[in-house]
Amino acid sequence: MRILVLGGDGYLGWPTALHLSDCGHEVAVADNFARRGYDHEMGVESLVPIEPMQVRLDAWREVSGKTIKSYYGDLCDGEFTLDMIADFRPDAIVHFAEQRAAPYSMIDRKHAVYTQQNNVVGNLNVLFAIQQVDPEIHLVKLGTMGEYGTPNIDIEEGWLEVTHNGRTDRMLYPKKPGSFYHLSKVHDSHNIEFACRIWGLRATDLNQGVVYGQETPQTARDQRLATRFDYDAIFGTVLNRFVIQAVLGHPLTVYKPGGQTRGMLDIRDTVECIRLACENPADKGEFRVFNQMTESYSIDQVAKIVADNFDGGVEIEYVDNPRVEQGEHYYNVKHTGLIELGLQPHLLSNTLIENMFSIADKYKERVDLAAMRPTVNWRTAASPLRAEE
Ligand code: NAD
Ligand code: USQ
Repeated sequence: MRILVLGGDGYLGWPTALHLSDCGHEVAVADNFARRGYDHEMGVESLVPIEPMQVRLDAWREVSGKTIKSYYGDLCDGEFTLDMIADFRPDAIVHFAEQRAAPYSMIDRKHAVYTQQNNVVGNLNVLFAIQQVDPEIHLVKLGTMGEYGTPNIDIEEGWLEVTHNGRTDRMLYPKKPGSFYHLSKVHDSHNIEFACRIWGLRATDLNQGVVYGQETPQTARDQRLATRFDYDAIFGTVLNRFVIQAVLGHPLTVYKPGGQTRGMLDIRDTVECIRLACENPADKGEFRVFNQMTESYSIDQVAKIVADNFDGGVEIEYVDNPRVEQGEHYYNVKHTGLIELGLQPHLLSNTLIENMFSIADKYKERVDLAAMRPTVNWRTAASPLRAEE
């Protein structure tokens, strides 16, 4: 298949492009390098050094003999997006290219507006380009488990059968997101479902949980193929942060009360889920939703798993929660769609955690300690960055 990976320079987009290329697909990546720009804005860097795109592509050609084409541009530029899709003529488009940090979207008005504009407008441009170039193209879009929030009923895969006053219909599952970022994904889902219903597009919305890990079999083949590893309080995700905190001898920062529960998955499962979704497209006119997670854990449990597996003392610190989120709640998620397509999950095993400890240990000198503590508060939507506007 010809597969275009939007956001192909990111934490997940790059290893996904390599995995798809390794599996024999003709792959192109696209990115505007906004993520590298947020690093400059925040004054932090990926824990693991990453190479510029051209070096990455040359290294992949060297180790695999395969070529990945690259496009540089912003999805919010509708002409660029249309021309790129018309030029590459993909069978599937994997769309990772959004601002993805909840705390970044909650810094202040400017960051909230940027996040929603970037994500919603970019996604709309992709939908219009597919409709114009070839409505047969399958859109595989990264959504998030955080679209659902933590409702007091079972979470289905995207759709819910509702009976009301004696009548029944199949409706989009109600959403209760927890940040302006998570809200942008809800808006995307509605726009995609509309495009499927009105134009007959085919799309898969992958509501992904929190990803952990840094290595895939392909990125491990050469240091130049490494993907990023964010640990700071804005872009670092929880398990990745706890691993680096343990290695530094710092307490693991559980935001109170710690009972908040999230769906999670290994980065090696992310790339495989994307392959499965691409190779088994949604039907014409179908808005298909999969919940892309393999296990759920409370943050307390995540901290305990990291502490138990670390060879050395680890403290757990209960920090005042900078977010507004339910601390104790029901959480029961249906996630059978990808398993039915053949996913064989890597469950949170000691092996992976040990591998993450050794990666973190190798680069611990690069950590900016000041970036570890949370600074963005949901309640005030203001931060020290405001002064720099
Ligand atoms: P990332 O920030 O590392 O990668 C996103 C990439 O998209 C970056 O390289 C960025 O430069 C690019 N990009 C952003 N806006 C763009 C635009 N307008 N035009 C072109 N390129 C643009 O993020 P990630 O962790 O790889 O996440 C990828 C996707 O998966 C996101 O959509 C995110 O919401 C979703 N997701 C991530 C996680 C996770 O734990 N990392 C979990 C669930 C869902
Ligand atoms: N948390 C802590 N301590 C920390 C960091 C986080 O207790 O040091 C808690 C948070 O309060 C939250 C949970 O851990 O309850 C998850 O936080 P996170 O920063 O790991 O993840 P989140 O903000 O939800 O966002 C990440 C990705 C995002 C993706 C989402 C999937 O950045 O792109 O959409 O995971 S989900 O959580 O399913 O919505």
